[in-house]
Amino acid sequence: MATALHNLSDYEFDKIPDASNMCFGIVVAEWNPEITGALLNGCMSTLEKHGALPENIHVKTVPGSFELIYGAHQMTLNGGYDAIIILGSVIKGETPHFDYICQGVTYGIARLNAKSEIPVIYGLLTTLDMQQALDRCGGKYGNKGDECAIDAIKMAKF
Ligand code: DLZ
Repeated sequence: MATALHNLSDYEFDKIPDASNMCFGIVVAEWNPEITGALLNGCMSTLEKHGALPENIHVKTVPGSFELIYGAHQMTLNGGYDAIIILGSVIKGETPHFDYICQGVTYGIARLNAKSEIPVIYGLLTTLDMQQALDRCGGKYGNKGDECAIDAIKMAKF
């Protein structure tokens, strides 16, 4: 969890494996595009900082976070990826929809990780309001997209 004590973009650069021979799939949700666009920018630039070639980073969009499960599943079936990253932002509204989507995506991605040979990194921001999301996509708590990129490289190496 991002807190005042933990910034999502902090890591030790030299401890991250070289990603120049790795191939990544990213599935990004279109809901809350100012948030997911910032997550995607952070994620891609961090992958590239560690050597990943732009042509080896394949990005697909899906309408909303719930579809991230399908998108990631299709990427695992296509194969050829060292790691897959999902990026989405669910912001709590007035109905329980938030809880169902968050639980559904979390369960779906957990299941994929248990079944697939390709690691799927969980980049879903689940926040109570827009400000909390802004704080975590390049704001005061860093960028969850950076964190996902680093986790994807580590898991690809695993
Ligand atoms: C319907 C919906 C709502 C209310 N809120 C969000 C959200 O905050 N973030 C998000 O990524 N998607 C949201 N969606 C869309 C669902 O994820 C999904 O796309 C639709 O229910 C269709 O399956």
